[in-house]
Amino acid sequence: MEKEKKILYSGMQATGTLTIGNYLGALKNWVDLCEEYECFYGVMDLHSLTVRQEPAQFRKTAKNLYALYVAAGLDPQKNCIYYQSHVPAHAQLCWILNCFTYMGELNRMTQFKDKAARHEDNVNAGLYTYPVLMAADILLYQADMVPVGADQKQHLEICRDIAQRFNNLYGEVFTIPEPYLGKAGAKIMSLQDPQKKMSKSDENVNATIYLLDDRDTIIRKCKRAVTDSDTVVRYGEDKPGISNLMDIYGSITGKTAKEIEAEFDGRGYGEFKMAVGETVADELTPLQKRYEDLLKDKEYLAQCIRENDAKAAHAAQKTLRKVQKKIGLTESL
Ligand code: ATP
Ligand code: LTN
Repeated sequence: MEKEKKILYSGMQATGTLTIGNYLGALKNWVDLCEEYECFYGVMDLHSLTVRQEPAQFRKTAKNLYALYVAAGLDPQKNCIYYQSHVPAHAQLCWILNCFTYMGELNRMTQFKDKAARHEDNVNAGLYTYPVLMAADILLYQADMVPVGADQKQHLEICRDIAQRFNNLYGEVFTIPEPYLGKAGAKIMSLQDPQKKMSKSDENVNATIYLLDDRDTIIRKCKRAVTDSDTVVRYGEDKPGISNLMDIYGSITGKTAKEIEAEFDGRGYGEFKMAVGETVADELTPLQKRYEDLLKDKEYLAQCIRENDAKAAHAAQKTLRKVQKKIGLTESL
């Protein structure tokens, strides 16, 4: 009998417009994985609620995220792409796992500390238990593998700890997931402050290249990227701005740092920045075209969402029921 495929789970929050950080660190790497894994990707709309959302805009953002997944090359026939909020088991398992998570563990989460500092007026309990919902997402599908950017590694570790704790008490209920970090592009930095992660919620629009930016905007942002006062294109800790641009260029072209250094030997920053801008624009143009086409075909997307929501709900329910039984919750009669 043919061995069943291993399971892979990931997703992104439905907030703002995706950046090339999200694309190079996550989305782009996901596309080919469906040959090897059975893949589930969520539009993480429950996680988005940890920050206040304007309802009409939020609805659009979530739908646009779904369309961007597909436009980036995730085939909804080969990958289960669905909305987190359409599968109630996420919230149900999250509550149970909350009761198996210690406040001391959550206190250590650096993303909570960062986000709490950025949204001082709304440090809500959801922001605090965000990693528990993320653990529920992953564990519901019995995922073996979770591809994420480097910033999510800590959340994956707490997920593994919670799963292990539960299994120690109740037997082998959950698969313990492994992180899957892409190499190049694992952490794309801000174009304006290369010490900081490029983030879709950055207030400075020049810091971030959005997937839907037009060609001129992309090239202008690359030209304005903050670099040092040297002129040599070289990878190194002392050159975070140039190294970041090399990461971006390398993860699209597949070239190594050494190859890029050789290519731009004696050519200066101006030419290099222009090449990065053009390469990014060339990569994004076909994606943007597919995105526009998808948004016009409403019925196609609606059908993909319906079918995949049902598929996800079926898989999730199986694990939820197992958990409920193990801990002694009774079934409704
Ligand atoms: P926000 O700024 O709203 O917190 P974000 O841009 O960090 O959002 P997320 O939705 O938190 O985006 O992340 C989606 C995925 O993209 C995750 O797998 C994350 O690791 C990855 N990712 C986000 N930013 C980057 C980046 N700068 N470089 C590489 N990967 C990234
Ligand atoms: N927290 C993640 C989004 C996310 C996720 C998940 C990623 C929510 N649930 C489950 C992988 C698996 C982020 O990228 N900010």
